[in-house]
Amino acid sequence: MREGRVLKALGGYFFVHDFESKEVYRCTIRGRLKKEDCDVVTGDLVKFDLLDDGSGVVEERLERKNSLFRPVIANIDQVIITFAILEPDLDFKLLDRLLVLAEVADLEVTICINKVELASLEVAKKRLLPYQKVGYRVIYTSVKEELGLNALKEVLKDNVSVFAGPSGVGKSSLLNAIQPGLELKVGEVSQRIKRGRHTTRHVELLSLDNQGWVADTPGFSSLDLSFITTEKLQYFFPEFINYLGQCKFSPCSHSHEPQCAVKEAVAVEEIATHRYQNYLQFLEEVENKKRGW
Ligand SMILES: Nc1nc2c(ncn2[C@@H]2O[C@H](COP(=O)(O)OP(=O)(O)OP(=O)(O)O)[C@@H](O)[C@H]2O)c(=O)[nH]1
Ligand SMILES: [Mg+2]
Ligand SMILES: [Zn+2]
Repeated sequence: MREGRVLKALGGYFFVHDFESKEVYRCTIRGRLKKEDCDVVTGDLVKFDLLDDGSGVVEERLERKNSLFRPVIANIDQVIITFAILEPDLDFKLLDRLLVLAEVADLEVTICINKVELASLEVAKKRLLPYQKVGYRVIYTSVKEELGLNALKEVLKDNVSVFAGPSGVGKSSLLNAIQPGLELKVGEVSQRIKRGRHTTRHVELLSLDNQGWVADTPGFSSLDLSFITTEKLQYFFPEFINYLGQCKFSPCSHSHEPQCAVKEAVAVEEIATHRYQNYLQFLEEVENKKRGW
């Protein structure tokens, strides 16, 4: 049997990239799989057979490494969390929220800051310094001035990547710039609100020349953190890890408790204040949900 990767699921068909022939076949799915409630989504690795008419039938879905619920996609290596330095303004709370979601899903993360020419590289680097200190990889790009595109290509090489980030930051533009021929639809940022409406809708894996695969999606459109427990949230802020277990109280929520090692680290600027503030806000969200508010 052949093996391949589902690039797109559309109208009951699955478009499968054959690992050997490198061709894409339009496949249906064996009724048995449907009965077993075995769903097949973009990114799934499957076994399939070819019929005489050149179409295929998916016979088996291989085990998933991971999967995201929104967008629905499986077997991702990494997420490129993309923001613009301006237009729309860089929303650090949303950035931190996406970072938490990526940590929960145990995905490799690259932060991509686009439209740097609207500020300057120095300004952009300064604003992202706290994230670099935490250990996140940050790349700076401008589609307009063709900056940082090779760095982005390098990150995408040989990986299955998902783009996440608000509308209008230039995710589709970046992909068009690094992979001529894609011709993804690019939206106009509304002048009035300086924010786009998501131009990209369905989930499709696109092939890159350097063996990479990438999904151009809004990414993590469900931004709800309330499924996380209060005890777990702290682990999704990597800069907290060194201080955990050093607080006077155990457990410590690092909010109201005295002699809290995390708060002390914030006081001496070992942990960025805005990151801590966002932690507190997410904590409140998680706690409110638990109380059923
Ligand atoms: N100044 C500037 N504008 C850019 C840059 N990159 C993209 N844009 C513009 O930003 C707007 C939005 O770009 P898109 O690529 O559609 O953004 P997106 O992130 O894919 O948006 P959605 O698909 O809606 O999620 C377009 O008008 C682009 O031309 C850049 O580096 N500098
Ligand atoms: Mg887009
Ligand atoms: Zn504490």
